[in-house]
Amino acid sequence: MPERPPTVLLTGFEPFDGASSNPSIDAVRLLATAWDREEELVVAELPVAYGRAVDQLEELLRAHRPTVAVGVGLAGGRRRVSLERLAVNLRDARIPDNDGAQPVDEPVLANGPAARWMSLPAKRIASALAEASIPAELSMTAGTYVCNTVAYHLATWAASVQPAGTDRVRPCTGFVHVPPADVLGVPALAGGLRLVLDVALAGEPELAIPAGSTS
Ligand code: PCA
Repeated sequence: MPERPPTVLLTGFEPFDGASSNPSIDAVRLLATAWDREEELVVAELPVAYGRAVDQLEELLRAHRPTVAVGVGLAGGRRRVSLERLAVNLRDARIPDNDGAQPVDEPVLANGPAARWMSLPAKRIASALAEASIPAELSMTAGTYVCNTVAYHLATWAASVQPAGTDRVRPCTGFVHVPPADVLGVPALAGGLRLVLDVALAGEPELAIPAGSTS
């Protein structure tokens, strides 16, 4: 049986917190209009709702079995494209989600580990973005709202997949927070996300360079 072409899943989010748009899904859609790689690209808009976002994500992962899956969300207070390095097993909502749910100190997954690493080579991507003059940073927190929950599920799913195919590698999963559109416009965000996917699909290992912070 011929192998399926690799599939890339890229998700953005619908607007939330009273806003009329969300640059994460706008950038994802713009990127999709210019997709010219041979891999199949699947894009989806997730609801800003803890329960439904996970349901839809799991359905997408089941249906498409992507080799690269990246979630994108808005981080209203950030000035750079943030490459999330990990997701934590915590749901603590400062504001209700779009379904009115406001969990306080609940786990994303009962009995799951406290945190899970994302496997996207964040340092390699941050340096590719910097080379393209797109302001980027590594981030050690995706927050505790719906984005972190989606990131935690992506990492949990990747850990559960049996490596298959010729390379026998697990899917590469990541989460990217983008700043508001008045900080970095949607075309620049879309270009940055395309670079994220290009680096992920190149399959190169993470860069062994120091990039940690002291506080
Ligand atoms: N940002 C929120 C949820 C949806 C989005 O775009 C977050 O950072 O959790």
